[in-house]
Amino acid sequence: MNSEEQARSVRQLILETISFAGLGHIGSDLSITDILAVLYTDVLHLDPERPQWPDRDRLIVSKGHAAVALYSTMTLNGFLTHDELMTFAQRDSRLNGHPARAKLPGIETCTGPLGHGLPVSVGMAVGARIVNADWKTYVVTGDGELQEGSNWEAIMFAGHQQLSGLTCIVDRNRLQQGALTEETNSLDPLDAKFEAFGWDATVINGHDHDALREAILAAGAKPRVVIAETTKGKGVSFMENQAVWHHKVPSADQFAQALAEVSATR
Ligand SMILES: Cc1ncc(C[n+]2csc(CCOP(=O)(O)OP(=O)(O)O)c2C)c(N)n1
Ligand SMILES: [Mg+2]
Repeated sequence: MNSEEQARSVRQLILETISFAGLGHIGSDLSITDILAVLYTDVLHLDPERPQWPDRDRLIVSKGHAAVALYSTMTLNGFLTHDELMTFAQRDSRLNGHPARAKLPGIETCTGPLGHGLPVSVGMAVGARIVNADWKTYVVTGDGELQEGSNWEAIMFAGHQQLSGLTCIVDRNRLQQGALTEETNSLDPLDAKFEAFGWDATVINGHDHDALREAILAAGAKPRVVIAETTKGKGVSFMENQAVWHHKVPSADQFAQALAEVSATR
């Protein structure tokens, strides 16, 4: 399954899982679907049979509220069954509303409280360097999430350390929970901010798989940020760029329309 096919299937699974569970951050999930599909298909060295294989690449989805996008992608890559995916957010499920490392092998660290995944990823990249490991560290953050100050201490340290094994992908959809990032606490010019902290920065269309692949796989001497310009709710016309779809469950009619749209997207 190539990344485009995977993204289409993940969008279908997101709709199915959230409708079945009756909760979930649907707009946030659809925003990072293409990023995760490219990571799992073309970038990450992982083995679902050995999710804790020491030489695996590390991925942290720091915007942990998009757990259903991550679980759906993991399902298509052999880490979970479809039956287990449907247990999302149920009592005793391994699939918490936000990813839990102790429950589900393949989750590198607990996320949900925003602002921690990037700092943890910096620690992992430092660790890889100390033990001379070849594996790489990847982290996906929200853009609103970057308003958390903890990120900027970590970004400063990664730049100082010239952590070339670290890549951060920012889901730049310009929306946070209920409002635009630029009206709440503006981030622009985001690439220049990272560059000033010693990073390589590139801005791309976060739904263009070729652009994502090329930007994420580019090598350099510095830590790298890929600012992926995305659309919250991508693929479902009535959810796109609508803050209200941050966390909302489609009605039966909306589900049918959304499923038809994501199935025809690519
Ligand atoms: C520390 C912290 N504060 C608040 C929240 C509640 N919260 C969950 S998602 C979200 C918005 C995050 O915006 P962004 O990072 O842009 O992600 P997107 O909504 O675009 O997926 C907020 C405030 C949280 N999870 N953690
Ligand atoms: Mg956002």
